[in-house]
Amino acid sequence: SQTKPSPVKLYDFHPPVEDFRSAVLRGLSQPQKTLSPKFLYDKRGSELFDAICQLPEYYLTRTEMAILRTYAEDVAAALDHRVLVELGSGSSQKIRILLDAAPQVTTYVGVDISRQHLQEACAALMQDFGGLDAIAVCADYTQPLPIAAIPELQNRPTIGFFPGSSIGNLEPAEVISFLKTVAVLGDLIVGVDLKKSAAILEPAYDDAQGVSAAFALNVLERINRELGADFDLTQFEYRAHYNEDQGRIEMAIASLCDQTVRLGNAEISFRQGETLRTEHSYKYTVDEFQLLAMEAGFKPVQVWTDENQLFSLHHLKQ
Ligand code: AVI
Repeated sequence: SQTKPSPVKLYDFHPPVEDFRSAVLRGLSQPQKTLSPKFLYDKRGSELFDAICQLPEYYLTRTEMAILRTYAEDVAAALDHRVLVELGSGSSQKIRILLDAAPQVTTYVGVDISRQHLQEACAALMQDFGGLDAIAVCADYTQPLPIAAIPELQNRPTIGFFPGSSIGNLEPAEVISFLKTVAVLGDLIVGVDLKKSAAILEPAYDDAQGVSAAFALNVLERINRELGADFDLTQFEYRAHYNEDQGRIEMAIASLCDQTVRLGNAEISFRQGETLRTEHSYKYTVDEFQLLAMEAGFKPVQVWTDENQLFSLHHLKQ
């Protein structure tokens, strides 16, 4: 039997593997070994992240979905008739709540680095929302969007949707330059996780079932597979800690012994206890985030939160 061609239009700007190799080598040569969080999202990583979103400890996804459901009419009004561009769309679950409330939106553009995951998600949206044109753009959303190469984004009013507190994975200075870059999309709806106690935050990032650990360690498997490295995953351990002064969860992979890893022609040494930083996840108060948005030239016009003040959804205007 023949597989049906996907009805989804794909614009593919996936960075070449060479970029991955050089970024990994650069990151592992620094005194504090670091990998960009965007490398966590290969196919397996995206699946594991979806599993994180379902965990009882990971309150972010269900809280943001509840906020979207509660204020769907208000958020839908903010969308107006614009082309809805979702940055880091993943499996595009949240957008369904908005599309239900905003039948006037007829074009959706999902931007994500994980190509297959993105195509599947867009195909499912087109199947479930008759009349919706869902377009897949495989790209690193932290880089300027190649709008000139995407006809659906030209000469049409757009609005950016950036849920999930993915903005928290950028350093605060990067948030400002990122917001300036995505200002080409017009207004933005941004999900931002709020500051709260370490007793809630740390289990959200280091769950009892070990899915968060598997998600982080998967990047080592990806490096082994795609770059010909020989990380022994049994010799590394995941750690997550809330740094209250900095207002961020710090996620890292620690080496359990002194060891040397081969990566192509390079050799990378780890001391016992040395860490490889995989992610920061910043938490903001509503005021802190609005100040950052204003520094980037946006006007915060509305913020929606849940009753426990766990999570916030901001409408930023140009
Ligand atoms: C994608 N991002 C918002 C997640 C977060 O909460 O910072 C990534 C994550 N990493 C481990 N758990 C979740």
